[in-house]
Amino acid sequence: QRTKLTYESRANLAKSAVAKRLFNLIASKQTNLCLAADLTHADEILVVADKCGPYICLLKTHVDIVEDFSEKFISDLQVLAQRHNFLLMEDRKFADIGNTVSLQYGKGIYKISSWADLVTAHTLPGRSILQGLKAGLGEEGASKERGVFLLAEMSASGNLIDAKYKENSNKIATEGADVDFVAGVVCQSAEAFAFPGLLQLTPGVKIDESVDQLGQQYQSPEQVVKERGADIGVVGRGILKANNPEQAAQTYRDRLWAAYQDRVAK
Ligand code: 5FU
Repeated sequence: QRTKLTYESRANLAKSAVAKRLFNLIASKQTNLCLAADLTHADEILVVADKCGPYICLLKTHVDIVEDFSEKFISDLQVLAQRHNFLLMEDRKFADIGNTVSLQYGKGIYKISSWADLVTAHTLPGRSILQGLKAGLGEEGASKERGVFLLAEMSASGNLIDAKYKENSNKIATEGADVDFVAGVVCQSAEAFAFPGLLQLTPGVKIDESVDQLGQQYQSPEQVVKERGADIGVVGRGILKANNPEQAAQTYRDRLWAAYQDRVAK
């Protein structure tokens, strides 16, 4: 059972180079917290990344909500990622045909493949999503460690994902020639996949609330790690809207990490 194994031991099983790197980063930095930096101005994101940087393994962006996006924003973010030792994930949720995905990943204003260590993608189009992403790496991206997290479940209430879709998503993540590009799965339960070399990223984590006004469903840090099998917990507004985001990041980090230690000890 993958949830009983340590991050260190799972690093050795990973087929994706960036997954291996992330497993080892989590283990050495002792944090399984991902910050969802859902803010609309570059300087706000940079401030929160600098403050929370010491407590996170991963910073997740939605780069298309940044009103003053620039190449400098990306290079500043990369400096912070280096300084505080975290990876960057663009939560783009690619979902189109391979050719379009390759363009969306590598081209346009954002040139995501040039800077994002990790991206997210829906499995809806099938395996060609992986081929499309690989094609979008370009020369610059291909020279770096890159990977994707495939969505097998969503935290939104009333989402259309059923058991069959989940099972087939697992197959795309674990079978075939392109699995070396798959670093993990975005999902809500340990049953979504079994292979211990993949990371489970679980959004919808909050200490006080159980829902928001727009269909989001939350669970506690302990629930997502111990009951749902999360290897990384994603926290957005739980940190961003706190009176003291830095302190909140520390609290989420402490509780997610303690839950992991409990999980592997038993
Ligand atoms: F794939 C998913 C999902 O199923 N639920 C999510 O909430 C992704 N997310 C992302 O996690 C979402 O796009 C936000 O960036 C983040 C959750 O933010 P919150 O403020 O903690 O609700």
